[in-house]
Amino acid sequence: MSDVVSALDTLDLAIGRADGILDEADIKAAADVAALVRDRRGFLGDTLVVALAGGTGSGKSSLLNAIAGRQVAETGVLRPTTEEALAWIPDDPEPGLVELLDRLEIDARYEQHVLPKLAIIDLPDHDSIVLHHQQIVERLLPHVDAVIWVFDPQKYRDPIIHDQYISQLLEYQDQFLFVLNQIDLLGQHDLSELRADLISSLTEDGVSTPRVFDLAADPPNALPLNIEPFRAFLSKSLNGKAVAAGKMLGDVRRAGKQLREQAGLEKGAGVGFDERWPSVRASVVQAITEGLGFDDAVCRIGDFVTALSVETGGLFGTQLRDAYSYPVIEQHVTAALDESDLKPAARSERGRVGRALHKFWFGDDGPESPESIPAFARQLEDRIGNGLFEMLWERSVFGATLLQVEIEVRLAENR
Ligand SMILES: Nc1nc2c(ncn2[C@@H]2O[C@H](COP(=O)(O)OP(=O)(O)OP(=O)(O)O)[C@@H](O)[C@H]2O)c(=O)[nH]1
Ligand SMILES: [Mg+2]
Repeated sequence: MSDVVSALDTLDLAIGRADGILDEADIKAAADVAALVRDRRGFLGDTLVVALAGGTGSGKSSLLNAIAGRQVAETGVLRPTTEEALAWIPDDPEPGLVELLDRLEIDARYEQHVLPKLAIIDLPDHDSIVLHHQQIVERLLPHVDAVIWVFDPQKYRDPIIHDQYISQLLEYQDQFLFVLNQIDLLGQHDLSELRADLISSLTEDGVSTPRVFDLAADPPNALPLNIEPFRAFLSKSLNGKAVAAGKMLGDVRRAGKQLREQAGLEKGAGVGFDERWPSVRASVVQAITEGLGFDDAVCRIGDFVTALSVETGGLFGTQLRDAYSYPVIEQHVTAALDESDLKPAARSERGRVGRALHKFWFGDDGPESPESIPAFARQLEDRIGNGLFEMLWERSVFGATLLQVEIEVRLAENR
């Protein structure tokens, strides 16, 4: 199971690993995409997450029960009925949704298979535990797709809701839906008047185009009224949510793909270092012990680094080249010879002067001690092989993380 959130988390992880592999501008471009997706209002997944808010007894829990078609939340005449927030969620919730509920400390979760991909959070009333409720709503808002403010005919002008909530949270107004509940208590004339009055009070709060549904979630001894249009609206929003989630996934995938291309990882991260390095190292040992010369030994490593640098390309290739330039390799090979007490054999084609110089620099060609050759090979491994491996490994991990992004996106698409 996977979702947009895990694909995005993995993209962020890859971005964090891109240092030294990609240049700053490329990293920033991907980070910008990730930030845009993350900052997107609403729940980052393909579940439509809505919260019910409003005054006590307005009918929040009854509305949830009416949408669910069965009793999920306790309703009642004794106020407040809902003391702790509860969530009605799909029976195979996406991980991001579970994490959201964990973060919001909403422990009461009721699984449903009535409306897959819809999650409804029923909040306790606002007026009995004002501060608590306000905190919940404010923490919730950036992470849910919509808040449904439920009003009843008696308290629809409740100043707390209008002044302390709606008009304070206008930046989220696109996510607001309004329900006028208990319309069974009103005649047709009263309903039109009251509806118009509710809309004008919401406009006074600063909501530019309030979307109001009037319904009766739980009329006594009768079936709910106007629930179907509301359910239909939610279903349409579900489709919209699927489109939005698809777009987010597309953005994450494109950012990951771009990073792979920029890092030259499209054909895979492997350059076969493990297979190639041992023979390079062996040929260096051979060059030293069989009289091909110190420079020849250095060149063998240099050529290998050049090949790796060309194959990996980009900033990484340059960094590899810089970290193991010819002078650096020379220093390492010299130190490896010193440490292992191995003297390069005199070059077979050298003349008298050459041999004298060789003797001056490296001393007499005595018989090698049996340990010096393996010790030299180990030194090469420690001084050059391990460092090259580490750099290439980091690049491979970066590549693997980007492949993971692609896998997460595909899993999320096929959920
Ligand atoms: N007449 C009528 N009564 C309703 C309707 N909807 C809910 N009620 C009644 O109103 C009372 C309160 O409903 P709840 O759903 O518990 O209200 P709530 O908003 O969840 O209340 P809290 O949990 O206290 O915040 C219950 O007795 C419901 O049966 C409706 O459409 N018409
Ligand atoms: Mg309730």
